[in-house]
Order: sequence, then structure tokens, then C-alpha cells
Amino acid sequence: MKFYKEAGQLSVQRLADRFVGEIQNFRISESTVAAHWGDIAQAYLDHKVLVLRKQNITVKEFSAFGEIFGSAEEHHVLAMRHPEISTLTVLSNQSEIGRNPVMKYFGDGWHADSSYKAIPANATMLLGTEIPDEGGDTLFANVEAAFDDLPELTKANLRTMRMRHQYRWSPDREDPWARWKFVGEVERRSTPEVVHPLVRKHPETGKETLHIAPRIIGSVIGVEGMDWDSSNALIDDLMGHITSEQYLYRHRWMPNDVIVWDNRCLLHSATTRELPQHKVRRLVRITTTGTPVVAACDSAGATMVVPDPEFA
Ligand SMILES: O=C(O)CCC(=O)C(=O)O
Ligand SMILES: [Fe+2]
Repeated sequence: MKFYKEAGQLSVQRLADRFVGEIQNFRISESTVAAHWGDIAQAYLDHKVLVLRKQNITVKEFSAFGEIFGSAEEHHVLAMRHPEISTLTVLSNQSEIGRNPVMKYFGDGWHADSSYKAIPANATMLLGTEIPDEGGDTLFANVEAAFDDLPELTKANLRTMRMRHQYRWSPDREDPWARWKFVGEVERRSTPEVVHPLVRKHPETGKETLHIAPRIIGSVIGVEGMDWDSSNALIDDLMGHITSEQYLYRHRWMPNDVIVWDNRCLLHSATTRELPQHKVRRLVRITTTGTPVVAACDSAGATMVVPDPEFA
């Protein structure tokens, strides 16, 4: 179903069932960003993912756009940073100097950015600089809609739970995809285990959503206080529900596309592992810092950082 929605003077076309808007006839520049700041911020909340086509823009203009969504954060994996501008990340599916081969597949697997930090990310935006003719799509899942559709009793039960997260955690450290393979001491120190409420309230819309990721290399250890089997089964069940077809949007990239998404109510995944190596894909990325995770229910408490015994 497609329909048009006006956000102030912006024309926005809905691209998926309950989320994703394409802002039309808009060229990002410092002056257009200043003139449409409020409209873009509102469209972002209304649509959760914004798509802007044909943005042949400079890195400075891209950064100006990013400021609408807060302050840009430096990626904790040093090798992912842009060599000159530390608040930009460069994604590439090629073998880049100084990078572990696993980094070619950055973001492949369902996740929300920085979900494992005490203060997770607000927005992430990407500018497609080198895009293959086919493949390398980015997938999005509308977690807020998926949570909303759950039975009331299930929602009430989930609201009392807390989830353990850690960037480098993996059920199997020998797994070739495990982050243990490339995180050094500096990165380990900046990413201790963090326990968040499982159901959070969106800080701007007040809507409830799940703060979750898959347990396989997805930074999620498990539900606090629950035995492994029950925790794994619950996470797998929820992930199966969230990633069912009715909640998904697949972004097929064109060169110079800009997309921005709300990590506070969505999951996303790159598909670079399926992309043949000769198909070059490079994008520039900005992520902005969010606000603390606020539990939907008081009994789920506040976020807690667990002191790392290795560095205590
Ligand atoms: O490359 C992509 O499609 C998405 C990568 C990703 O997860 C991110 O930029 O946060
Ligand atoms: Fe990501």
C-alpha cells in the first residue's frame, strides 16, 4: 500500500506497509537542512526510515544532515573510522588496508546500532558512494509494529524482563564471525556487558518496542535470570516474529542514495555476505548518540553496566 503524506512542505511517499518514507524532490545542503529541519525531524519519527535519492553531496553536507538527529558518535572499532573525520565510518565489502576480513560484512545479521552500549544509538545514516548494479540491499524490520501486534498477556510478561548485551559476546569464540577475532583491548574496555530493560519506551513518541537482537553474534547474551534454553527459545521466537514478512522493508541501493533510520524502534541487516566479491560496495556512515533506555514498566528497572572482571 502506498500513499502520500505531507510533512510541512516536504513530500513523503510511504514505501512499506507501516513505515519507511521517501522524501521527494529534496537536495541535501546546509541551507535546505536549516530550512526544513523540523519537517525532516517529524518525518523521521512518522516513518522510522527515510530514503532520499540522487544526493550527489559532499561529506560536509552529509554531516549537516546528520546534525538533525543529534551528535555523531565515533565508532568504537577504530579500523572502521574514516581516516580524516573520526565521526564518519566507511563501510566497504573490499579488503581494505588495516581491516580484519570480517569487517567486509559489517552489519550483516539483524541488530540495532550500539544496542550493547549503556546509551544506544539514535539514528544511523548511510550515503551510498559505490553501489553494485545488484545486491548488497539493506533490510529493515519494524520492531515497534511487531511488538504492538503481540497478545496483551505476552506483552505484559515481556515488560518485566531484562536482557544482557555485550558487543563481543558469542556462543562460540572460535566461530569465524565472532567479534573476538578482531576486538583489541581498547575496544574491549569500551564495551563491557550492559543489562537493559527488554521493553523500552521510545524517548520521543512514547511508543513501546523491544530492545533485542539475535543471540548468535548479535551482541545479545540472554534474558537476565532465565536458564539458557528458555532464554534462547524466547529470543528465537521473538526474532522469528519480528522478521516475518509483514514487518520488513528491503532497501535496494542506487548510487547517491541517503537513508536514515531510527535504531530505537527498528532492527536492520546488511546482506553483504551474499554479495559476490567483484561487486564493489562502499558507503559513508554517521551514527548519533541516543538517550538512556527507559523501561516500559518500572519493575524492569534501569540500565546497568556490569564491571568487566578482566579489567576490574
Ligand atoms: O551496510 C549495510 O547495509 C548496513 C550496515 C549497518 O549495519 C550499519 O551501517 O549500521
Ligand atoms: Fe548497523
